[in-house]
Amino acid sequence: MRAKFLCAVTILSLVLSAPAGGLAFTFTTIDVPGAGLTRAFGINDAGQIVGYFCNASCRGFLKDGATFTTIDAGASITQAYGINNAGQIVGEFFDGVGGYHGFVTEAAVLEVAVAIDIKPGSFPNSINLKSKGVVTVAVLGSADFSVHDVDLTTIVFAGASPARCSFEDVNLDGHVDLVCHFRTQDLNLTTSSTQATLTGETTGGTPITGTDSVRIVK
Ligand SMILES: [Ca+2]
Ligand SMILES: [Ca+2]
Repeated sequence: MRAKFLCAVTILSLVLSAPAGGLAFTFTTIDVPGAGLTRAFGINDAGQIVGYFCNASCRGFLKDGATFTTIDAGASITQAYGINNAGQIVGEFFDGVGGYHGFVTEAAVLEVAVAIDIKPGSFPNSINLKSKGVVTVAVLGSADFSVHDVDLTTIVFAGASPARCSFEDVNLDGHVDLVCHFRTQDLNLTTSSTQATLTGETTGGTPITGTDSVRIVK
């Protein structure tokens, strides 16, 4: 009896270890930073992944490259289960009273807020609109936002495309930043402007936006 059992176990383990049609899998672990639990449920052709993570409560997440964005239906629990190629996400949320409801997002609502620093390391961010020079703007990387995910061709700051960009840790926090230079003459700022916004997209198509103050030299 014991021998038969061992024999069966041996055969089973041989079957399990046999390559399935020559396929080999490489596993990449997905953990939302700081979360006690992370579950992934859906992926689209752009490689964007959705699921949910939990600490005291559960929230959905979208993983786009190395960047995680929280999906929160405004309820006590939000869980995402699928994403299509237009970026629409389906899932469910708990209404806090006693019921679960399904949800679907519109494709365009996802936007990642990024921190930017106009004239890195200096403040106020004085800009002389008569200058023939450039204004430097840094998109700051962080633990949950990799600037390497930014599609450089999509970057626009105050209506201007960058003259050039490079990667450098300008604030010395250990996270690489994206540093772009814009010709002052290309900026659509006026003497009454008090802030300026940089927009762009990740390589996965998720919009990013960041705003910082400016002081126009009069
Ligand atoms: Ca600054
Ligand atoms: Ca940095």
